Amino acid sequence: MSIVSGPAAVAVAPGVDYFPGFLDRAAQEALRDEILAILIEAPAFRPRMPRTGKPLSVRMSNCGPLGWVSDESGYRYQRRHPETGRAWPDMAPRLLEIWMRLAADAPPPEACLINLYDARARMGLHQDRDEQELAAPVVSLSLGDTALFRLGGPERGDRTRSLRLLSGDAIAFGGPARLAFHGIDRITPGSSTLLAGGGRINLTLRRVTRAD
Ligand code: MD6
Ligand code: FE
Repeated sequence: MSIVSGPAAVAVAPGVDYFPGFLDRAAQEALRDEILAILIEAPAFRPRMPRTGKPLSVRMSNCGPLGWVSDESGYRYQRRHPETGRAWPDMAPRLLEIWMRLAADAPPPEACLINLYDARARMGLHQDRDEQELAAPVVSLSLGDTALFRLGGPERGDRTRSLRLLSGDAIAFGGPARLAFHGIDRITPGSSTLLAGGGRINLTLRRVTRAD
């Protein structure tokens, strides 16, 4: 089974590499099954906004030694699931392999954030900046329903453009785009048959700590 089935990277902006059709259907199904198994061990939780405690519309889980969480105390990485108190499941080997292909020069990833979207879920414009190691890229994979992704620049007010992320697409943010603002405006329900019951899974792989 090959991982790369589509065309090579499209540089959509400096530091943003987009790989449409990066995972073929068989690779998407295999990755989906690994993530569903992780979600049994580490059930999705609903993160809350710092200070206000307002719940996000996206549900989340993680695999790897560190997991990203958010609640009244703030955004952070931690070693344990916020509800079960257990360590996160191991990083799926398939994800390590993908990281090695897309972020070959970076130290190994320590966290894979699993974002789960239902038809109404969205993700506001944000930067990924809770990592100490900003030299490593963030690698993102999409499974299931199509998402309308908004990509901006390093300042919140910068102009944005929209990109449709389909099941099997990969995108990597590095270098000058590592701190670019981005978000998910909406999901297109019924656009993929990968997930029973519909919805979308987004996986973001990150290096968190500085390698020595
Ligand atoms: C999503 N993605 O696709 C949200 N972050 O559901 C992200 O927040 C993201 O796609 C950093 C780099 C790439 C991403
Ligand atoms: Fe992000």
